[in-house]
Amino acid sequence: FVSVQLVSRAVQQIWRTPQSICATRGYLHACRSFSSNEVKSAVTPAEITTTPIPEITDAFPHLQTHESIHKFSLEQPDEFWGRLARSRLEWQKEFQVVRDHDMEKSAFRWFPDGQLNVSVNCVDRHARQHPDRVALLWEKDEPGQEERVTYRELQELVCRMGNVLLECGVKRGDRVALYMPVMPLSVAAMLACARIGAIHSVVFAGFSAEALASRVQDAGAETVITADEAVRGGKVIKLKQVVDAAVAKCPTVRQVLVASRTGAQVNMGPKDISLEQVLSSASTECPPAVQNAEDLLFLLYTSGSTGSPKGVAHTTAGYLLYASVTHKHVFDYRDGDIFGCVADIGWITGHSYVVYGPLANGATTLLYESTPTYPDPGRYWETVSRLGLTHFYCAPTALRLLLRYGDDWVLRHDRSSLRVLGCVGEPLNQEAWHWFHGVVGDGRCDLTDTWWQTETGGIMISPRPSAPGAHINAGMPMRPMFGVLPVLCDPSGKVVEGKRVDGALCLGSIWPGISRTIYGDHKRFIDTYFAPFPGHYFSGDGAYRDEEGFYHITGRMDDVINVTGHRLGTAEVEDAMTEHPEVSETAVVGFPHPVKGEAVFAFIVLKEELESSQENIVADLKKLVRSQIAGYAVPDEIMVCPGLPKTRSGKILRRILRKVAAGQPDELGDISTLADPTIVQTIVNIYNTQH
Ligand code: 6R9
Repeated sequence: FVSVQLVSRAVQQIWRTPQSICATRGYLHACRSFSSNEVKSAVTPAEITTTPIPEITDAFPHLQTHESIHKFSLEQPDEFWGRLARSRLEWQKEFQVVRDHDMEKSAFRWFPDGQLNVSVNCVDRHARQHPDRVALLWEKDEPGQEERVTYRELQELVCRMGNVLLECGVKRGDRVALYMPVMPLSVAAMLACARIGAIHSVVFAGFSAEALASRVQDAGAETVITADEAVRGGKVIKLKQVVDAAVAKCPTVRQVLVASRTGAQVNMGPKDISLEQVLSSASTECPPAVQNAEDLLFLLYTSGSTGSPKGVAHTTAGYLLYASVTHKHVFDYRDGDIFGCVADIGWITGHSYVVYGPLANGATTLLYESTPTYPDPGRYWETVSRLGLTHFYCAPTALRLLLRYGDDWVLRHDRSSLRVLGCVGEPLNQEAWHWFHGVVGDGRCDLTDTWWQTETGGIMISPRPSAPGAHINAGMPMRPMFGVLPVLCDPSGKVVEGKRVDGALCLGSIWPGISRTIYGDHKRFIDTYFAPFPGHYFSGDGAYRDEEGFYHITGRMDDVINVTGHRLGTAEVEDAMTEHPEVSETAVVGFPHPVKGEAVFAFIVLKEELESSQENIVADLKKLVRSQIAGYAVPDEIMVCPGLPKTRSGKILRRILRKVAAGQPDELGDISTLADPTIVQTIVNIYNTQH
């Protein structure tokens, strides 16, 4: 369905060999492990339990191990997912059809004739069963001020919020943008959208007004929900001011609902509505909208290698089922557990493992408003101890930061409640893995390194669930989840079979949680994920399959970098910087950073006649990136150079710039295709004088 030419061009564009990725990410275990025969550390926890899957094992008693259930899920997907969908979800109308996929059009439908409401599945049915169980455990920025919201209270809040949205004229299928702190009202707002059939688009509250405006416009949102201010790590972020600046650029926005987080006085204009005021008079009953399984649940904008951030679209039943199944079986979630995922709700991890997965399973889920180091580097573990968390799911960058402060910050807090640790967002290097497992988990907790993406909706590869007695290898996600078939492809598009092989990490099966489209641009969806390796979903990552058949992630193969676990397109940073009137050209690459994972390195070429000094321009550029995108996108290094290494056809050779930024000028490789090979030496000389 795509021409051979298009495929080979796409493959060329995305292909960087795992070796070259490894060179730029040399400190990662995954890379080291397949360049040497180093013995990996295999840990066998005291007891590895396989959470029973009664839906499957009752009917098929011979299926007991993860491997056998996994095989069954791929061979009989209708049977497998049909059973789980019936037992795990409450349907308004039962489905007859499990899957309806058109690979030619990259159109995937799960349970297409079924109907269910996500808010009923996440709230009402648990409020019926155990109304007083805590649903949301809100760990506020200041330690010791936690608040609890029970399932009964959450149901009331969701209904009030749903009625407020209805009164504001929000209809089924309308997009509602959320720019909010991590607080119960934000979760209620997400679920209220689901209740009335509206589509939420949560924008991380650290994004700039520009970034918010472009997301609101792309989604055509008419309603924005925000708060007066957010507080994080003792610092106040003036959310409402950012929203005001964004809304000024968004003619579609009719109304802004403003929640109170700090109670600060904020400017209220004609479009602004005080949320607390309207909530207090709203009814606590709001009949759930009848939702088709394939109606959109939410959009979440994420960075790609080219163009502006894309609105990754997820639908109702398949997404919820996948979030629920993975939350249960990857984390071995059991009734009564207190599940702690410290991600912000503005990221997919917050959607799937703070909100939808845990609530679908009737869990008590943590809402963590603070940072890893506020008020001190023991905050995470003090929270674990005070709240009795059984699970702790976080990002490798936070662990790398915390381990530098020493073990004492961990050891002084009681962590005996913990049973399962997890990590997501970037490769978990050996040092951080051992620290997390040995120091935080006392060597007795399971540690699950989970690989997945905004587009996959839920966890795809992770060590658990494992066969009884199976081991966990340090620093790799290892085993595909149910329904997931990892496939490695070589640059020509051929599938690479066997063990001890690497390639582009693709998925050869379609699972219920897969994103259905990029909002408003299905062609981009096909071109990005399905055109590069026809018949497969391409993740953008590279992977290695080791001698045991387990998967290691080697890193991105495209122009996406991963800064503190946040995906960032180099093109986005370049676009922001080229807005500066004195900049003529820019090229942005990632380079290894001991804490952030990767940091941003910008090479810039200035115009001939300058009015400002170089220092001022560099300072302006940092401000520009902060205001156009977000703080985390600001380059650690900005290097002014007289030109960029380009091919004769004018393509910037980023491969060379990556080596320079990584401090490896001796490994530049072939530079003969450059229009002007001397520019490379000039750039290396400038780098050397500055380092
Ligand atoms: C959930 C999430 C996705 C990208 C992904 C990959 C990187 C995520 C990882 C990992 C190595 C892991 N990534 N988990 N790399 N090991 N366990 O992070 O989604 O923000 O869309 O990022 O993050 O590069 O492609 P998202």
